[in-house]
Amino acid sequence: MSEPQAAAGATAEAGSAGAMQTGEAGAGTEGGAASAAGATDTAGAAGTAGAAGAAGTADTEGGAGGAAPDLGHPAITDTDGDGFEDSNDPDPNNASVPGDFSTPEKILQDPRVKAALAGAKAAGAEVATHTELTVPNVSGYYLIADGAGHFVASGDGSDVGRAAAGTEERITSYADRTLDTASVQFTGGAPVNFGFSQGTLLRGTPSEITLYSRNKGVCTLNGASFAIYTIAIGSAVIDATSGDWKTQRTIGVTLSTQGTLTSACADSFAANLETTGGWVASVSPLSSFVTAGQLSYMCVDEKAAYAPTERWTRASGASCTCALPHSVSCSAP
Ligand SMILES: [Ca+2]
Repeated sequence: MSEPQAAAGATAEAGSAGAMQTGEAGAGTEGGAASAAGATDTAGAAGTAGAAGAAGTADTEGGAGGAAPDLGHPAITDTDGDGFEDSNDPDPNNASVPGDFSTPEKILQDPRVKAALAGAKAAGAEVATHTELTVPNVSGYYLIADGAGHFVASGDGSDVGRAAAGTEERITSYADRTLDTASVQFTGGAPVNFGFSQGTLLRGTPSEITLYSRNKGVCTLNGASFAIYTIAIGSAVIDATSGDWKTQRTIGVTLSTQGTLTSACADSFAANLETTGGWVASVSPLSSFVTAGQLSYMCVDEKAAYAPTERWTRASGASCTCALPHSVSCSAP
């Protein structure tokens, strides 16, 4: 790739698989493939719940509502139990497609994942593959500056050294060590795509975490319909004082594809992610823990931030949505 623009994808908090469509809405990703940034209304509690088992005490507020008891992640439908939620699964009733990715341990056994991790390590960007359960609460808003991250290795050697787009992200983490994300990626002063992920597995220690996500990315450029199903593994060091994430390292690996690949779609995904077994590794020195009000490309409303297409209800009862590219639109209660 030679575009001067930074590439969107693969840099975000751990989820990103590395799609880099700089497209209009619709060229982006479903189920959180392209980005992984996230942040729900977590007024206060962020980043550093600290102690062993801290996830159990996570103080995660949901949106504009109050602090409901955190009983774990809302139900996810995964009929075949392979870890890919049904709407993000290339074959929702077949546990052998794309394979068993139901736990971090299973994910780490996959030879394609192993190859990507080895490639990142060889490039000096070893991803920490924690499986410990003493994770901090990482709910909150995060910001990676445009161009702060870059790609360090890939399955076909392409895109190495290329700058990565910035990310604004909302993370909602749950007591069962899972998290959801909503994010917007931006470069050159404009948003380029948005994405969501659900049920990402959070592992690690209070000071260093690993996120394991299972995603679907869809390219619809020029009328195409081409999907990639990916695993992303990302690690970060948590600054206990600020809640910032440092030394982020992420790999994205494609396990399966669907549809007819067009040249535009091939170009839109980083490196060779458009092919089964394709992978990309990226690093980002800093993901700052911020307040919703510090974000520019997500829709900010009543101290919370949202990605395009999300809906919420104001304290007044007004029904709101985040319209493209990032404007809040509400109707009276
Ligand atoms: Ca499934």
